[in-house]
Amino acid sequence: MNLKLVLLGIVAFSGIALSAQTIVFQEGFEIGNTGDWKVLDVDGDANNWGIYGSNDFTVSMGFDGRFVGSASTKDSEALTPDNILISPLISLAGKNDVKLSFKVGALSTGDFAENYSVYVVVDSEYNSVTDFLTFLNSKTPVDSNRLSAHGPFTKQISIDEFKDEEVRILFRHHDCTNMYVIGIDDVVVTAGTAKVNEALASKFSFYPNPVTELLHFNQAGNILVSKITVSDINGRTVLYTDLKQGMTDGELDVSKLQAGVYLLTISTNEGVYTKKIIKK
Ligand SMILES: [Ca+2]
Ligand SMILES: [Ca+2]
Repeated sequence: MNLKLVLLGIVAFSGIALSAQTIVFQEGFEIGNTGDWKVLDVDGDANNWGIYGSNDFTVSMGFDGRFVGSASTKDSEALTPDNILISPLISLAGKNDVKLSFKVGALSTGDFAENYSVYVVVDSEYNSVTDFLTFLNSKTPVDSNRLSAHGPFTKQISIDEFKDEEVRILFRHHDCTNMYVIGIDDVVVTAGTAKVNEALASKFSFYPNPVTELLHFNQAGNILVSKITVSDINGRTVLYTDLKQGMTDGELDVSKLQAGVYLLTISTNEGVYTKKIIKK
């Protein structure tokens, strides 16, 4: 009886401790295709990242359900991959203490020396790239590793240097040959819980809400809005606008968004706050 009470106490306590970080983005690759992730076949051999099921191989990868993988051997032929997996846009606007975690493993228990690098790239740079490989090679990966065993390994990396940015996370399988398959699963971005900026929230009005086309904003003071980010409930940035000069009032065209609940993050010269909106 006493033991049970103690255990319950520990669970309740760890629950409180965990809530200090909130999930910004998560992906378990369960939908059966790469969805809104993009893939890039840099080596040009027509082999790339793809979704594998837990029953596709006789060896278990040790992940939950499906995962995303890239091969360095196919049909007993050696491949020398340079394959890049690119996440959808993730908003780190107004976030702090940002961390990226993911699971990575090799399919083979013997030929496990798969090599990978992880990059975080800012959307504005990504969009203006002409030569992608030159761009990527000029970046320092946030993690780069040759697997030393089958795994899977859980990695957690601070990516706090990218806070306030709109970013994509890139996983690159490269610089290895004739192993088997590298797998990635459970990509999660978390951030520290930001304090609700009540003072700022009380000064702004966004209308109409629910909204169908134009979302207007204005405020009584002289606060300058520098950026507005709209994210869906899974943390995907669906719209953002960088107001270089800052604006005290204006409007946001949300007509192209699907109906649903979205989170608006408003960055101003007096801080950041978030607001829920409903698109009809
Ligand atoms: Ca999974
Ligand atoms: Ca390839």
